[in-house]
Amino acid sequence: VTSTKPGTVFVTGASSGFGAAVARRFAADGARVVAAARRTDRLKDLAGEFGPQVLPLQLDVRDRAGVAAAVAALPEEFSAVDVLVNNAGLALGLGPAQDADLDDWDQMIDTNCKGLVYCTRAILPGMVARRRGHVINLGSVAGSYPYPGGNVYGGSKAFVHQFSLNLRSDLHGTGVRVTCVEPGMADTEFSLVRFSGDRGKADNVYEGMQPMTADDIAESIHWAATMPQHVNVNTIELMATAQSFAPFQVARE
Ligand code: NDP
Ligand code: 8X3
Repeated sequence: VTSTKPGTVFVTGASSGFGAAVARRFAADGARVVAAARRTDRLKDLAGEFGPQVLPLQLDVRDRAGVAAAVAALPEEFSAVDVLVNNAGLALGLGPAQDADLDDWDQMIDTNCKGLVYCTRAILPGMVARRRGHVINLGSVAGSYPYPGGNVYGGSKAFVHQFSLNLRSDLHGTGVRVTCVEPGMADTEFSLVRFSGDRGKADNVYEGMQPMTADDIAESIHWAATMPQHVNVNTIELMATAQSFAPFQVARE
């Protein structure tokens, strides 16, 4: 039986929220963790909690050549990645499509879709060669359920969902696993980023309800990654208990 306890985990967006919680969860479990993001000061603080077991890596996932170079230059002891957590991502804005800023749309597509595929493409060949690996992508309920202002953000997460399933087809018979984790409302810096640093608007999102925490999501990712090798968790959709569905809206004359 092949052990599923990951030796090396590569997590993008490790400077905040889910990514930082994932890095801590796996590091606490003894894994070596490559913690990647743009804000290195935060990554260094995270690494400082664990020592040389956590490698801070400055990386903008939108930089195609930079991603390939960073993966190729990983120190030997971090180079055989068992679990890639493609977590770096963001929503920008919550306005209607007809008023949206195209730069915001570009950034979401460049990060959530293109950055995710750059990281996957860079790390996947090693996993296939070793016949061992697990790609865990951060989708969202926004990729399955429409909501006003979700436009490109939800579209980018629908991409992540389908790309994850299609990866499974391509990886058939290789032993490499793929999971798409699709959370609803969780209290991280997500809303602060979405509302361009407006703390009041961000706090309003979670006002009077109990959102999920980054640790809740990290736990589900850790669970999927440590299931026995013969089990592939395709999709995990999870919501705050306080979040559910509403009826369709109808425009009446
Ligand atoms: P946070 O804003 O707390 O964290 C986002 C992370 O992504 C940060 O570490 C940020 O690091 C990183 N990031 C953003 N852009 C880039 C980039 N170009 N290159 C590298 N890293 C980048 O949000 P969450 O933890 O909530 O979000 C993590 C993922 O989970 C996202 O994909 C998000 O869409 C998804 N998600 C979030 C939900 C929520 O309600 N919170 C629900 C469902 C999905 P830095 O700025 O330092 O680069
Ligand atoms: C973020 C979750 O419900 O705010 O992906 O769209 S939600």
